[in-house]
Amino acid sequence: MTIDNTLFVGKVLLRFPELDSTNKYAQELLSKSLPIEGTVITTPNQTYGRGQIGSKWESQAHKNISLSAIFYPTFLSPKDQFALNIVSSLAVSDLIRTFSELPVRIKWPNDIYIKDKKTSGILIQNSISGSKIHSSIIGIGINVNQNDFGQHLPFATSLARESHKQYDLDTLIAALCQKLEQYYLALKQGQYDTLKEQYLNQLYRKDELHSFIDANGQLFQGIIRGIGPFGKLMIEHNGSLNYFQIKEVAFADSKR
Ligand code: BT5
Repeated sequence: MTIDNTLFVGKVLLRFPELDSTNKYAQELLSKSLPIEGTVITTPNQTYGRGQIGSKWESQAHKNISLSAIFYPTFLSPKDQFALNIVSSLAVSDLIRTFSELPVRIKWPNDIYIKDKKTSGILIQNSISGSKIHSSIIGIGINVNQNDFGQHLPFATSLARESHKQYDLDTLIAALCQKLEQYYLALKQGQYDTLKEQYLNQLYRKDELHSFIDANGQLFQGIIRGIGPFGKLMIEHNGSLNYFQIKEVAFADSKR
């Protein structure tokens, strides 16, 4: 199978019956060759999926999407790399909206939520050389037809669980490639401001008062107002704006 309705994403589609991690495979490929831009690696059975900073991404075999796409965003300066988080989050949220009526939100930095649960996680691994991003691996996991998650994942959900429907994985993979391409090309063509606005319009719990915990375990009340430089999360607290990097802040009600 190759993806038909795209210019470059998924034209080379490497599918494996089983793989430890599609991101790891993409990294290995990049270390020994120059795969063409848009090369996609996917498997219906990812056995050792990776999350951010050492965490794991779990996926039941033949139920979900695990996919990594390789890009060369040399037009982006490393300080603007959060734009790739925006591109990939928009691609996944748009995909879910296209195939369902589910209420999708983007939880900063790039989790995709349905109501208060996570249905997709994204792991972006950029390789920076000098003042340029040499390559980017965009790894996307989407819980599609999996109905049961372990008790250790109380905040996980899937499209099937929320909509009581089953989805054809190949159809979704083809559409995901097309959405990724669409948003990536929009970024490349200079539409960052519009993309950021779309991202902010879908940001989970934006402009609502919530309790947070900071990296020191300190509890505080604040309101997410947007995204600052380097993609930091901007939270208003006692009338001033504070900026947080990934893992420096979590919602107090769920520690996520
Ligand atoms: C992520 O990390 O959410 C990024 C996940 C990226 C997975 C894709 S699959 C294709 C590609 N190849 C890879 O090897 N990875 C990428 P993070 O924000 O750190 O969230 C990880 C946390 O989410 C875990 O510690 C669990 O608490 C939770 N989690 C694990 N599996 C989950 C699932 N299937 N659904 C919802 N939450 C899950």
